[in-house]
Order: sequence, then C-alpha cells, then structure tokens
Amino acid sequence: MAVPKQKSQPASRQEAQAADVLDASHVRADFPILDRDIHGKKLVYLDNAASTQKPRAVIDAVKHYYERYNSNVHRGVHHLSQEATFAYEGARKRVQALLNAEDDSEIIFTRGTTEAINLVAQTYGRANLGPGDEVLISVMEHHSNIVPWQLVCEQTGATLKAVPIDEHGALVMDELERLLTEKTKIVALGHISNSLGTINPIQKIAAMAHAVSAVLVVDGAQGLPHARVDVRELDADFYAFSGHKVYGPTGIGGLYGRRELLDAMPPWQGGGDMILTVAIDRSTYNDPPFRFEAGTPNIAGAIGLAAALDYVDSLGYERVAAHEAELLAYGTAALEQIEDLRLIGTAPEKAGVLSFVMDGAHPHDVGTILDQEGIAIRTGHHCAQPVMEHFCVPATARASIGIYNTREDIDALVRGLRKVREVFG
Ligand code: 7TS
Repeated sequence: MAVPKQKSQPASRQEAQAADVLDASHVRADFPILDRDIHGKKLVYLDNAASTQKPRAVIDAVKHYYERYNSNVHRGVHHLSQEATFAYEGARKRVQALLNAEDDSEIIFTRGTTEAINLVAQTYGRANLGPGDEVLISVMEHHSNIVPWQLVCEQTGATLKAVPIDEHGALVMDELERLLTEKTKIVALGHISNSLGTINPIQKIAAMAHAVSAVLVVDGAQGLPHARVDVRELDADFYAFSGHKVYGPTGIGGLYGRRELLDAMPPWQGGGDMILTVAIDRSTYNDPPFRFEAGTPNIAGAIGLAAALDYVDSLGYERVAAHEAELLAYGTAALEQIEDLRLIGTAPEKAGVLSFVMDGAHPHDVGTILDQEGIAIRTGHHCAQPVMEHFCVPATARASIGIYNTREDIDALVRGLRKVREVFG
C-alpha cells in the first residue's frame, strides 16, 4: 500500500515540543483507558467525534473535588462551599481565557452543545423572531443545530432555511449569499461538520451575517477539540461547545454569548441561582451568566472541563491541529487504496473525520467486524440525516481522529477494513 513511512518518534515530550510536533505516544500514556484490551486486542479508539477519552489530569480533578471539597456553589458561607465556588468560577474564567471572550460573564455553563443551542433558540430566538423572519442553517448540520430552530420557528412563525452543500460536502457559498437577506435574523452553522469533517469559513460567514444585521450562532461541538477558538477573531455572537468532545467530562459544556446580547435575553429555565428576588406573583432575574444557569450546576463537570482545557492547551493547540491534519492525510491516502470504498466528505478544508461507505457491506457490519478487532468507530447517520440524504446513503462508517491516535491506529483500521473486504467479497 502506497502510504508514507512512519516518522521517527522524538524521545521525550520536551523533545517533541521543541520539535513542534505532538508526540502521540507520550500523550497516550496520559489516558488510562487506552491500556484496555477489547475482544483480546489492544483498543484502537477512533470514535472521537462521538466522545473523547479522558486524561488522568481530568479524572484526578473530578476525583479531588469529590474527595476534598464537594459542596454546592454560590450558597454557603462555609469553607467547602467557598472552595467549590472558587473552583467553579475559576473554570468559567478558564473557558473565557481559552475562547478569548471579553468577560467571564459571557460564558454560560450548560450540559453541552445541545443545551447551549436550545438556550439560544428559546431565549434570543423566542424574543427576536416573528412571522416573516428567517433562520438560516445548512444541510450539513447535526440534528442539535436543526431541531431547536424548527421548534422556535414553529413557536414564533419564523421560517427555517438551509444552505445546500456540494458533492464534496462543502457549503455552497453563492447560495449562502443568496439566502442571506434582511429577513435573516439568525444564522446557525457548525464550525466543523461531525459527519463530513468540513471546516466552515466562520469568520467570513460572520461578516456576511452581520452585513444583514443577523446574529451568528456557531455550533462548536467539533470545533473546540480541533483548533484554537478565538470568539472575537471569529466574530461569532454565540459559540456552543461540549466538554466531553474536548477530553473533558460528559454533562458539561457551554455557551459563549456576546454580553450585550445576553443582557437583553430573557431567562429560559427558572429556579435557584437565576433570580434576584422572588415573590409569589413575580420574580426579578439575576445578571448573565447566572440568569441562564438555573439550579445546582454540574460543579465537578466544570472543574473537569477546566482541567481538560488546561491539558489540551499544555500540548499546544497548534500541535494538536497539525497532528490531526497529518493523520487525516495519512488516513485518507490509506483508505483511498481500499477497493470499493468511497469517502463521504472530501472538502478542501477538512478536520480529522473519515466517513465512508463500502460496496456490498452495510456500515453496521463494517463497525461490527472492526469491533471484533478492538477498533471503535461509529456507524449510522451521525445525527445528520440531511447529509445522508444528500449523499444518497442510509448511513456511513466513521473513523474520527483525536490527540492520542497514531499511524498505527490508522494501519489497524486499514487491516480491519481488508478483513471486511474478505468477508463481503
Ligand atoms: N453538534 C455537533 C457538530 C456534534 O458533532 C454533536 C455531537 C452535537 C452538536 C451534540 O453534542 P452534545 O454533546 O450536546 O451531544 N456529535 C456526535 C457524533 O458525531 N457522534 O455522537 C455525537
């Protein structure tokens, strides 16, 4: 098979960093789960777009919270509550710094991307949409960036429109330009597509959206894990993300929102922490971000998320992106050698997602045979049914790359796919 030779590995993490490459073999040592055997084979984890594994630093941060300072936040005068509040608000500052938001009040903790997008739809959307207004999404969106907009359009009488994608899975920019009019109030697009890997030109789209006075909501679920995100440079009005996709815990994520927009937004869920005063007939509401964080938050999750962001930052986002780009190129070249395999998603700007179909083998069968080899990929529609419809496939098999993946993982995938070919002829 005509694939490039493995580069020699630097001897130490320091050497790797000095050489400005990510040394995945050292990174792997930080992830205890990667020692597991599955069906008697070494685990090859290539389902990172669904969820990433956790480094020991994240596991330890969560454990330390529960063992040493577990307590509720923003409530207690007692010491443990103060420690927990300090760590929780520290995590918010960590997210703010990483995203380069202007103020930490612009970071709202949510359960993840899905909840963050629903929050924008049900607060900003409900307050600002009406009959005749339009929300613009695209055909490549995850269901989490489609259904919340369908719901709010039903509730307000606004109309949902979608930018088409081309045969490579890239946005048709001329159509985006045509569909953007003074009727467009919200543009909601993914930073990176989970089913195709396409990287969208967010900065350019922000300028186009703002030219018609629309706000731009970015679904950053796949963006944050793969590149340094600077919300001010991108000029996004909202940016939603999930902790579990960036090596942090499940059940935590967030929403960046421009402060002047958050200030004007009504609350969404009611409960503790989001109020200033409550009487039986009316309540007054707290300022952002607390107005949008009703009830006891996921404190351990936020602390784990901050540890995850510290971890990725310590590796260097630029190295992470370069490592994944190199593996994507290696994997693409390798998969192109496999007979009757068709890659779905070949946009010129692409992150570490290898979605494919194989003649004569259903993606679920591909996934099952690979599982027997200890290789974890995802099969199905990836919560992106309009993408499947566009490419006229019911489902794809998808290998998605993370920081700990190596060329050996891709080689194992290729060997597994050759087994699939043998089984299905
Ligand atoms: N948006 C995108 C682009 C995603 O990839 C996902 C999850 C979500 C939103 C939802 O994130 P959540 O954390 O709120 O669930 N994507 C996938 C996937 O590709 N396979 O499993 C989940």
